[in-house]
Amino acid sequence: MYSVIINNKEHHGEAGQTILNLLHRIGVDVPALCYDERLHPFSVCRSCLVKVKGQDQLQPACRTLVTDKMVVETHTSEIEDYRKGILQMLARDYPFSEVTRFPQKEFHQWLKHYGITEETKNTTTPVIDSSHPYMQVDMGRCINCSRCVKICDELQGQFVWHIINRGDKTKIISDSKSLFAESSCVSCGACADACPTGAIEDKQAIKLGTPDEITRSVCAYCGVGCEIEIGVKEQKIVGVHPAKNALVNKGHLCVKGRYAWEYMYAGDRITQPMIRYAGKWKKASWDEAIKYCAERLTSISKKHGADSISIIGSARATNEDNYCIQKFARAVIGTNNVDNCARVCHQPTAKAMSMVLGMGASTNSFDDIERAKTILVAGADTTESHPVVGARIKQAAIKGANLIVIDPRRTELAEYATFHLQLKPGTNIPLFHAMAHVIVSEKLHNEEFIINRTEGWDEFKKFIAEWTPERAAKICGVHPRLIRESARLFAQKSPSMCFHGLGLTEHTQGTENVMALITIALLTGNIGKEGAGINPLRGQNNVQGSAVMGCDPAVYTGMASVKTERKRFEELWKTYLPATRGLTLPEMLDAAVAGDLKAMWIIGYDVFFTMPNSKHTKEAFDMLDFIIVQDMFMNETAKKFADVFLPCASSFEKAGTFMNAERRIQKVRAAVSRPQEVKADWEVVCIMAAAMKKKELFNFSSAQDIWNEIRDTWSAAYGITYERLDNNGIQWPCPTTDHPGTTILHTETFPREGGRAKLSIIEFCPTTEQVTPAYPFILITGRTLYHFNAGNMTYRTANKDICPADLLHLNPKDANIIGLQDGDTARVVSKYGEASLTVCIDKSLNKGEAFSTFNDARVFINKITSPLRDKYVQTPEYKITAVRIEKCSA
Ligand SMILES: Nc1nc2c(c(=O)[nH]1)N[C@H]1C(S)=C(S)[C@@H](COP(=O)(O)OP(=O)(O)OC[C@H]3O[C@@H](n4cnc5c(=O)[nH]c(N)nc54)[C@H](O)[C@@H]3O)O[C@H]1N2
Ligand SMILES: Nc1nc2c(c(=O)[nH]1)N[C@H]1C(S)=C(S)[C@@H](COP(=O)(O)OP(=O)(O)OC[C@H]3O[C@@H](n4cnc5c(=O)[nH]c(N)nc54)[C@H](O)[C@@H]3O)O[C@H]1N2
Ligand code: SF4
Ligand code: SF4
Ligand SMILES: [Mo]
Repeated sequence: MYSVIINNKEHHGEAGQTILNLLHRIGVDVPALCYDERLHPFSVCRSCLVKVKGQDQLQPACRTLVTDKMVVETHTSEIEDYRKGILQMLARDYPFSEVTRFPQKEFHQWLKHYGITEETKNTTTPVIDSSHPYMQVDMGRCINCSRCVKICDELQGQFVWHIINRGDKTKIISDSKSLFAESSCVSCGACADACPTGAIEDKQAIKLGTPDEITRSVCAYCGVGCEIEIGVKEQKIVGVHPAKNALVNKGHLCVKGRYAWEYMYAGDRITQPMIRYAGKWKKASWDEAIKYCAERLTSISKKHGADSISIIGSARATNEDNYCIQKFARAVIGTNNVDNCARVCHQPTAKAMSMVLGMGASTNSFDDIERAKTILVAGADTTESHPVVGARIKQAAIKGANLIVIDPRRTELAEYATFHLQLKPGTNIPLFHAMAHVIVSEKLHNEEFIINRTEGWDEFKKFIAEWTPERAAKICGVHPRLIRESARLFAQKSPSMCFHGLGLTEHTQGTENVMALITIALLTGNIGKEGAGINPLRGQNNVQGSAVMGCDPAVYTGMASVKTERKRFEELWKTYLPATRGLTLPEMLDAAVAGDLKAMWIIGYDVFFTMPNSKHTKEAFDMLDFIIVQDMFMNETAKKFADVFLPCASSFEKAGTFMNAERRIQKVRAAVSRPQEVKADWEVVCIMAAAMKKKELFNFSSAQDIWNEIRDTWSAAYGITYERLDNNGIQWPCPTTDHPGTTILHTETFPREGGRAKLSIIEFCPTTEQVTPAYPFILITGRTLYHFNAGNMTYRTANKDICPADLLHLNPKDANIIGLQDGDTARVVSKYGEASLTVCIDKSLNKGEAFSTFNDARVFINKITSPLRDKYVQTPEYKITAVRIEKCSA
């Protein structure tokens, strides 16, 4: 601790702290117009100058570190005059009408503070660029502070804004040198968030005004779990900004968290229950709808048995919602037929990690990104799918971390990679085996870790000796030299951290792909320490939570096995629980086709639209007697098949918790009240339970009540109370109320019998979905930044103006052979169906491979995707479908 005298008073500062940091902490305000806490100080505006005793010149507070016994003056008349002069200079030509219009802007407040109000004659005429759907640019208001340039470079890594010219002619322009919308901007809004004048401003703020109230919460899109600040005015959201001190996102957001919340106010949001009688939807009261559902479910159960009913939890809803959903399935209906969309996503990860490491959850934290020397990203398009993590990885690579990207496509991260292993889709296992072979044969493995912490080493050594890079290269198409160099880099430049996505899991070998990846981490001792680990980039905001809460046919809350822990749960819930094995979602569809499943209650999941081979899904739904859909919107499943629609509250309108990809439980807070007839998912479940005469099991009056019951059933979360969940959340395991939470798992042992992890022996068994002369292309499906999954939310925002449709990405050579050009319409035909898409020529794809997103209901790509599934957990092989591509004549 240093003793620092500021304006004649003693304060305590720390080593490494700047004077400005200290001033902020003690509440002394000075203008700092180029400073932003998220950036390295660069001190161009000179507005934060202070007097440091012993120095002749005034010093920039943002860049000067405190030292012991330092004496600082911040507001002498000399400094104040100087500052006023700087502000006057910046305000020369400034359009003062904007100061009155937007008084809260930081620059405007300082002008007011220093009494600078006079409008000069030469006020610049506004040069407004409204081309971007979310941001307006008016460089007439720019004071050249450079915050936008710096934040785009240092936080997002997009390098959109540039400073040109010098002196009076200095200007900020985007890399399009023309309209902003034509630049390489990814719409994260960091520049608009940082701009002190409003020269770059959110259109939402211009249109809706400034908030009177701010509520901290969590983004409801992806599994990164960024913390947000929701601005509310007169009970309506007017803007969302990043929480500056959030551990996960560090003051950053992507376009979805920042701007894509307007679905909340979509004109076609359903705000009242509805029942479909003889093909026609009719509005109903809650009493009517619930009574109807309860009667139908009861009579189906009586007639066909409890196992003829299934319930699907929502990876978009809170932990509390999902806890109630699975408890309802088991304790009210009496079935283990409950699942969630982790099934089609990272269930292979959960399975592989629990088989091999003993626990199906991410081992490390996002904060390890900056600690890793090598980062391996396999089958994950992070800058599209987990953009805030993607930006952190990109920054790490820019700062010198080694990066290995394993993906059949040249993703954005591949551009920053030391090595890009552009394998053929579906050949992960040979590639990982060959890397393991190199590590073992070149003795780069961590013998001590292997001996002390793993089992199966002798067998593994024998097995892996056969997997030379030359053998693997023939299958995966990656040059043996690249395989060798990547393996050496991963083993030698550690700690090495693995991230993976659906490029591993959504394959017939999904679970085995993840096991093979884990093996490489185990061989090199890269588990259980900082900057390392196996880190699945979980999909939706609460997909990890939905599964951990027990929306899974084989596990109860806290990943407790139905097989072994039934008795404990019967005692906890004070009711009989079913012992029969539950069905997974793909099995439910099969059972429906077979006539064994009769009813489904689907909460927050557009099953029909997002399951593969939709002909099969349709057959299944056609066979069901009764379907309830609970959502904000009439999604594709509801439109075509539902008998009852129950409207739900959005995450902005309810309280609860989400669990992000790094096991962090974070608090979701209601920022606005919900439409009158709309309920939180858990409330609907509770009233349904009451209607089915099980009220006593669902006596909850708040999300917190539910959370407390969850704590009682799941010891690893017992220490996480709502009171402790202030900002930044807590990562489980957290067994006691004074436990800080766990950032890194498996530091000492693995939670398996014997405490060791397993080196797995995996034979490679290729998918049977292969190209043939009739279907000569492999279609990969996956993500794009602007749309989210079923598209029900993002297509109801201005994201659709930036990205209006699903596209078919094709290598230029392939397009040329077929005679297709950018913008043409192509017909894509598989053995299962056909779809039409607009063509986008894309060099990031290898020849013979095509790519499309799956968010656009008009395209409905799942009409053509393959029905094949992972052997262990039945995750669909969305990443490989053999197709034929034809030009559509107009
Ligand atoms: N913007 C946006 N963000 C999202 C979502 C969204 O829809 N939009 N969805 C969320 C959800 S639910 C999820 S699960 C995550 C998914 O996030 P990601 O896992 O990043 O998703 P994908 O883009 O489907 O697939 C990732 C990559 O796998 C590659 N790939 C395909 N086959 C193979 C293979 O055999 N081997 C390897 N190594 N790679 C392969 C693809 O080329 C693709 O680049 O994103 C979440 N975030
Ligand atoms: N071809 C192809 N298909 C795929 C994939 C692929 O890569 N390729 N990926 C698959 C993957 S990984 C996934 S996860 C699935 C995702 O498929 P879905 O789970 O269907 O997609 P989402 O859009 O995430 O969300 C579903 C619904 O939840 C609603 N919702 C949002 N918040 C709430 C809430 O709080 N409560 C309730 N009740 N509803 C809410 C939304 O309006 C939306 O309709 O798609 C899968 N389908
Ligand atoms: S546009 Fe805003 S943030 Fe960028 S230099 Fe100008 S005033 Fe600063
Ligand atoms: S990275 Fe994910 S959690 Fe963060 S703002 Fe974007 S969608 Fe939301
Ligand atoms: Mo997902």
